[in-house]
Amino acid sequence: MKSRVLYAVVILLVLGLTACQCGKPTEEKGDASCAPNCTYADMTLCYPQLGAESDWRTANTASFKETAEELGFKLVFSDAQQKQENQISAIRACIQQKVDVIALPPVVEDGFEQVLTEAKNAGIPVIIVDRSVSADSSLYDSHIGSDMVLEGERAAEEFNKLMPDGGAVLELSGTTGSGAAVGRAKGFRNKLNDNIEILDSQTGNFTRAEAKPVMEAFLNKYEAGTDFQGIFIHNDDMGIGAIESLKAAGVQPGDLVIVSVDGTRGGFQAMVDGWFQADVECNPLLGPQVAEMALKLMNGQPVDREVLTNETVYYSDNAAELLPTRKY
Ligand code: GYE
Repeated sequence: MKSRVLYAVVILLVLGLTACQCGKPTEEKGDASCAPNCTYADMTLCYPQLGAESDWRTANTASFKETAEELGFKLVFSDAQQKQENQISAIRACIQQKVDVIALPPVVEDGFEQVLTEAKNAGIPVIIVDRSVSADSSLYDSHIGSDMVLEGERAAEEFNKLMPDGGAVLELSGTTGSGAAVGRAKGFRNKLNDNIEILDSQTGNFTRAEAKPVMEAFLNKYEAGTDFQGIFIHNDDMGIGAIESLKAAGVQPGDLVIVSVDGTRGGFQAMVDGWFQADVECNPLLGPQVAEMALKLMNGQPVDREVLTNETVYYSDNAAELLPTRKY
């Protein structure tokens, strides 16, 4: 009996020494001879969300919360209300809490160097999610999101098709200085035919509420159909806000060529109603991909530096059929 107990104790000791645990090799609980073996149950992921400005954002937040529930990791979530200073404070709080990984959807491109350096110095891996940052890529591990320039190019190609004889368009752009707005504006200009002029461009900060008065001001300044024939809108929520102003000014669906970005249910409804001719897809459901990469980073495994989402363009002709299948 005694020898059996002794045998069991010896086995447990041997197992304890060779089995890899979750933790960095340099940490006490780890073992320099084996790679960390963390699971989702060990992981705390920080997601300092930039705001709740659009249906895209709501779907993005839901994707992270649902993924955390499903996979069983801890999500430290916050909402910066589209203010960079709030986002930076939220990142600092996560560094202090010693989270395992930070996934950051940056509200704007510039100004994250300092806090990313702090995360790096604390040894916390960072995944830039959705929009891009201008900080040196040595300050983060990867970027997962859409190719915003390509989205702008796709929108331009729709105008080229729908306005073959040229004309003028307005641009309702997203948050100034955000990777999404900068990329879409750039791509749009890359591919727009020379015979189409961008008459004016103003920001609606990606929200319905802010886009509505911007559209109203456009309509006071320019005559729809005469001064301009189309509007490129950087997201569906701003499109929905703009439609309210267009309706109020007596513009009818189909009077103008309107192309938007995101492909939310609201955007599909605007296609069904005849307001948008096309909607360039931007997929917000990034939770599963980010979680998988976060766990790899936690385990010290290599990851791709850039992971771009595969996207398409949706059209009004089958929008009614597709609308019920939309997940956001
Ligand atoms: O298009 C817009 C949201 O960064 C891709 O942000 C995202 C954009 C999206 O507010 O609806």
